[in-house]
Amino acid sequence: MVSRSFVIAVFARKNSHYCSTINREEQLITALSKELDIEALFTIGYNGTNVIKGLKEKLSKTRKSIQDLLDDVLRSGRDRDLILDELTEVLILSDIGYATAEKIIAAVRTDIRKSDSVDSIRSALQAALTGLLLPYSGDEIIPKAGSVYLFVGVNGGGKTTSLAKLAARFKEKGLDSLLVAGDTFRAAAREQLSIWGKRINSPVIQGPYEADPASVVYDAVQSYKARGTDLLLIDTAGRVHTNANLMNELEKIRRVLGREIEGAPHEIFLVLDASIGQNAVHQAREFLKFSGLTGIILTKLDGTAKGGSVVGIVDELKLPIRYIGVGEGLEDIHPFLPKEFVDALLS
Ligand SMILES: Nc1nc2c(ncn2[C@@H]2O[C@H](COP(=O)(O)OP(=O)(O)O)[C@@H](O)[C@H]2O)c(=O)[nH]1
Ligand SMILES: [Mg+2]
Repeated sequence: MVSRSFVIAVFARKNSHYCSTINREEQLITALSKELDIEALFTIGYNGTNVIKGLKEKLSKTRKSIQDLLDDVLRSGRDRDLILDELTEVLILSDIGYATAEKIIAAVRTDIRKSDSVDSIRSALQAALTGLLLPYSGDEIIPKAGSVYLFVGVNGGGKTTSLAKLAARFKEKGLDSLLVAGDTFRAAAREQLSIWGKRINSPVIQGPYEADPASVVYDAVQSYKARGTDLLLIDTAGRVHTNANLMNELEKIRRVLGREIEGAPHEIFLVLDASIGQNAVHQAREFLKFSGLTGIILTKLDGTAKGGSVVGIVDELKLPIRYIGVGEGLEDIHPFLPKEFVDALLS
């Protein structure tokens, strides 16, 4: 039985496929009427409660640190304005970032009255956070055959792991991937992708050690075309992100792809490590110089108390968070759903 109150709608159109979270049937109908060239629509019953429960566990460090601070502040019985000042600090301590924290508290301030209870302050905070995240929430990507995805970001951020997790996720949806080891500078990096490839039963293309990544990508594209694999997922090196060389290298990879396959790369994911908090925002700014990023994959939200950085990252970069990484296992990647995320942190 499909839940009437919470369904995921999967739209299959001629040229793109995407999946949306729809809370109400009216929204579903509105969304449908906008999609004139829909070929198919199917809904999947979705147990929102279980998703939030799982996320709560994965996000427990951030959750606990925000909740503890919030409880202290809200129980203090102080004047409302003082409480709001302290809430700003709570948000900053959660790595949300100063400017974003101020913006959120300004929204909370207009939403509550002097007499309002602690619970309504908490709900106003929840609403303000969700409101800020919603416009940049990335719908789950349901790739179509022929898509090429490029993964960029600094070393250690989780590019290779996220690429493997997504290849496994796409395989479950019936699409095979060819993986490309574009990080030719670290022997271990090439080795790591081969191991993942074996585990998920996906072929891996790798060039010689220290080969020009763009030439490895060129060869990989020829192999991809010859084999007719559904998707091409390309890992890249992420030495020093401030290094102009790296950006030139990525630019060259992109040119090769665009020349060889129409519209490629179809997605460029910036992979960021949430556990470094505000530093992830600084790193991301460097990568914005490499134009064409289509979304963020935010990793390591499981092991950190700095999960608040999600909010600052979205607010600063105005890029959708497509997926979040919540562990080292293949299944530890989830589409980013703002409401569930905020509920998991605050409810
Ligand atoms: N806890 C946790 N660890 C992760 C996550 N994503 C990646 N890692 C780990 O972070 C380390 C670096 O990841 P890797 O994919 O090699 O990063 P890359 O250098 O950007 O390719 C590895 O030990 C991964 O297992 C995540 O979501 N949660
Ligand atoms: Mg790597």
